[in-house]
Amino acid sequence: GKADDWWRGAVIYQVYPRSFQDTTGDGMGDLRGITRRLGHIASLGVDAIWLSPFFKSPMADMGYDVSDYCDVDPMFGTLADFDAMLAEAHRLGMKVVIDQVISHTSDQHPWFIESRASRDNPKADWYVWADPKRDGTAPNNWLSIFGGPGWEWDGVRKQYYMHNFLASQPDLNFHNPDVQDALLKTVRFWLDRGVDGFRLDTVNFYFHDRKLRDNPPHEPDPEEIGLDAPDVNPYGMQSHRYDKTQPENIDFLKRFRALLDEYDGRMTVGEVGDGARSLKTVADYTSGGDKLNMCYTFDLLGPDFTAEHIRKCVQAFQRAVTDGWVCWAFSNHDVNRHVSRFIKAPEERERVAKLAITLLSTLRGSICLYQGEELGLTEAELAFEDLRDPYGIRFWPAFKGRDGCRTPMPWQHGEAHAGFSTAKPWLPVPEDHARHAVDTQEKIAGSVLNHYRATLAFRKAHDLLHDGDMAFVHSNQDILAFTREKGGEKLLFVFNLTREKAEFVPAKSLKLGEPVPVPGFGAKLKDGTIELDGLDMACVRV
Ligand code: TEU
Repeated sequence: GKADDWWRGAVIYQVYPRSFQDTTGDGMGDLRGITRRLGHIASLGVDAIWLSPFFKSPMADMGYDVSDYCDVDPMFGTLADFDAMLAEAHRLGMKVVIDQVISHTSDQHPWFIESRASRDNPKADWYVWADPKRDGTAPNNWLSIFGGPGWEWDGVRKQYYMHNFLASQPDLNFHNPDVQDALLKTVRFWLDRGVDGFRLDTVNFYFHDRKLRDNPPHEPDPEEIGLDAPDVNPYGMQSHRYDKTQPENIDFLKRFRALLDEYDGRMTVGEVGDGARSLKTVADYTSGGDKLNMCYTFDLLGPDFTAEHIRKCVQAFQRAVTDGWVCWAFSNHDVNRHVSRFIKAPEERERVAKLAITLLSTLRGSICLYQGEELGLTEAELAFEDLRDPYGIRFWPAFKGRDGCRTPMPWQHGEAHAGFSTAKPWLPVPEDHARHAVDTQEKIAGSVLNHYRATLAFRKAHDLLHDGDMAFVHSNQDILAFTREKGGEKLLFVFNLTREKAEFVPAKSLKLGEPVPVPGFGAKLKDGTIELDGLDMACVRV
C-alpha cells in the first residue's frame, strides 16, 4: 500500500553519530545526543534519518568494522538509548534507517576469532580463506580499496583471507548458507526493535567468484563515472569482474526481501559502487519488486556540477533502470563536502549550497542529505596530525581521506567546540564552521539552513516532485531543462549552473505558462523566454 511506499521520493537525512552531538563529555557523539537534536532534523522537513554504524566495533574504520551486530558500542550508549531515540524519531514523524555492514566484519568479531583458530572449526568456512600460490604469494590479484593486496596472511591457519577494505575487515563468505542465516537473524533483531529500513553497505561486494579468478585489467569506459582515481590508488586499475557483483547475490537479496516483507513498511537502500557497471547493477537489484527497494550510486558524488554531467547521469539512469528506484545524493561521509567540490570561488558558497539543494529536490528519485550540508559547510582543512581515517593516513597527501567531511556539527557559535562537546572533539570544529552554526543561521531569514527548510517544504507541497515523471526538454548544452509531471500537472525546471547569464528559449511546442515561485529563486519571464543569472534557476507551469 501507499504507506508501505514511504521511501519512494523520500528525503533522508544521514547522521554520522560520532560527530553529531556529544552528551557524555568524551569528545565523541552518542545516541542520546542524536535524540536531543532530533528536533533540528525534524525542523528541516525530512521523512527519515539514516544512522551510520553505532554497533559494537573496534572503530578501525569508524564503525564500518562491526564486532557485534546486535549491540550498541559503549561509546554511543546502550540499546535502551537506541530504543528511546527510535521512539522519539517516530513521535516526530520520522522513519529510522540503520546501516548494515554485512559484507565484512571486524577481525574482533567472535565469528572471525573462531574462524581463524583452525581449518576445521564450525566457522572455518565463514570467511574467504584460500591457500597461497606455490611461491607463497596471495591466491590472486584482487586488491583492497584502501590500498595493497586484498589478501592478508594468517600465521595460524597458514592461509590467506580476503578483505576489500582494511585487513581488520575480513570478508564474509556468502556462499555459505550458515553465514546468510546468521546475518538475516541479526537483521530480524533490528526489524523486531522497530527500525524502518536498512542502508546496505557495499551491497554488491557480498559474493566473490568461487574459483578466485584473477581480475582483468580495467578498460576505461566513456560512460564510467568513478571516484577511485587510479593515480591515487591502484585499485582503480583493475576491473572488479570476479571479486564483486557476482550473480549469486540476486538470490540472497530475495531472501533479504522476503524477510522484510514479513513486516510492514520496511525498506532497503543499497550502496552500489561498481564503476561503469553500476547502473546495470542497480537495475538488477531494484527491479521486479522482490529485491531491494532502491540503490544509490556514486554518480553525483564527484566534482562535476554542470548541466551536462547531471543530464548524463539522469539519462543514463533512465535508460538503464526502467523498473527500479534511485536515491540521489551530493554528499555523504566518504566524499569531500559538495560545496567545496562545486564552488569556483569562496564567495559562491551560499549560492551553490542553495542551488544544489533546489536541484536535488527537483530530481526524480529519493534523496539523501548529509549532516551539515544544510548549513552549507565546506570541507574542513585538516593537518596530517588531526587525521583519523586510515584511508587518508595511508594515501596522504595525494588523497587526504574522509575526515574533512566528518568533523563535528556546529550547533552554537558562542560555545566551546560550537556546542558539540564540552571536551576536545575527536576531530576539530573549524572556526569557519562555528561561524555557520545552527543557532546563527536560525536567526537569518535567507540563510542556507532556512533555504533547506523552505525548499524541502516546496518539494513536499508539489506531489509531482515526489514521484512524477521526469523528462528533459530541448535547451542549449549549458542549461539543464526538464519537466516533472503527474496527474495532468506539469512544471518546467530550468537550471543555469554556469557563472554567466543565460537565456532559455523554449522549443515552439513548449508553451510557457505562469511562473511558479521557488524559494530563493524568482522566475524571470520575458517575451516568451526565461532569463537566468549565473547560478540560477526558474520554474514555470507548462
Ligand atoms: O564505502 C564503500 C566504498 O566503496 C567506499 O570505500 C568508497 O569507495 C570510498 O570511500 C570513496 O572515497 C562503505 C562506507 O560508506 C565506508 O565508510 C566504509 O569505509 C566502507 O564501506 C567499508 O565498510
